[in-house]
Amino acid sequence: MLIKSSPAIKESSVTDESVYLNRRQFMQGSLAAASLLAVPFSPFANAIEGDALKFVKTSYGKNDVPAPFEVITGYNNFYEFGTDKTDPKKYQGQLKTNPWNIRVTGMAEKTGSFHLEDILNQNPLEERIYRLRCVEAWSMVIPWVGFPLEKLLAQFKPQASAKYVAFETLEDAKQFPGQRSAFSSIPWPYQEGLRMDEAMNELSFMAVGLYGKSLYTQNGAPIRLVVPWKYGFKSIKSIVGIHFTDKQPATTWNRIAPSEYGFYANVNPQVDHPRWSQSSERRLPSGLFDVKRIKTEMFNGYAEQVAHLYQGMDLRRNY
Ligand SMILES: Nc1nc2c(c(=O)[nH]1)N[C@H]1C(S)=C(S)[C@@H](COP(=O)(O)O)O[C@H]1N2
Ligand SMILES: [Mo]
Repeated sequence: MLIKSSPAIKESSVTDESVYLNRRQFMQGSLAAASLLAVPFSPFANAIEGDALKFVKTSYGKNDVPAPFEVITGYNNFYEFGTDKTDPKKYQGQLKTNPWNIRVTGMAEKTGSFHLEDILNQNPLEERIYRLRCVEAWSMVIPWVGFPLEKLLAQFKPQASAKYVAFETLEDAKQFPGQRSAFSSIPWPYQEGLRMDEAMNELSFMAVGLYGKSLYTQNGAPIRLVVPWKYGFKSIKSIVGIHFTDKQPATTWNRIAPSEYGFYANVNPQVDHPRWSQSSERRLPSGLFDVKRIKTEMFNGYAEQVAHLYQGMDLRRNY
């Protein structure tokens, strides 16, 4: 995101509203039909991307209109695949997401390497429609399928001394063209982290799907974090490592440009990025001639759920 000062808008392929609405009706129809089938409870029997998932709906984001599937899966930030918004979709086939293991380390009672299925089969899936606000000042609404991060972390029994949890994306230059690139100045693997109380907040979510289907790789298959009140870069994709610690962990964008990207990265219209305003955002889909510019809300509109986490903190210093 710091590499390009003005992200090119190439949204000519965006589905128009009517096509999208038809698709949505179609999908709801097929999901309703699917739920009539007697599927034994195993939400993640096949971790093949695009598979239909079994999940319950929730009221999160019921008033938001999700972006079309083509936008959510075609306009991405996933620098492991390249820095263009279209690179992740173009090169996603190079990453093998099944089988998948997650290594858990640090201050927890249950550490070690776990098969993804063993983690997932313990967690019933739900749909949550969340707004995603990128630090680059665009946003979109995404209907995620997954489960609360709190549920995942509880499985590992973190110790009381653990004050932070850190996450890591896979590092493998053979599978990620962006990690082979000579132009890449990013210190791999991609790392992110949360304070433990942030991680335990009800909104913090682990997504394994969207639009009712398991995640496409460009969106972070097979499992990624979603923290909707923070800038999108906190929502780390394709996680292979979880680490419990008592020290604030290093995070990728903060290491690259500490004066531009903080550890907290809470969406905040009052604290501008050094090179652009954060007071408004371009809501996607939004074409060249019908740009939907909307006001950015404090904590991306989730203040009611999260403002208490930052009481007494100077959010201008802790950006
Ligand atoms: N591993 C990894 N995770 C990542 C990124 C990345 O480059 N690598 N980009 C982040 C950024 S900047 C954003 S805005 C979101 C985008 O998520 P989406 O492509 O699913 O919309 O993913 C985040 N997670
Ligand atoms: Mo982002």
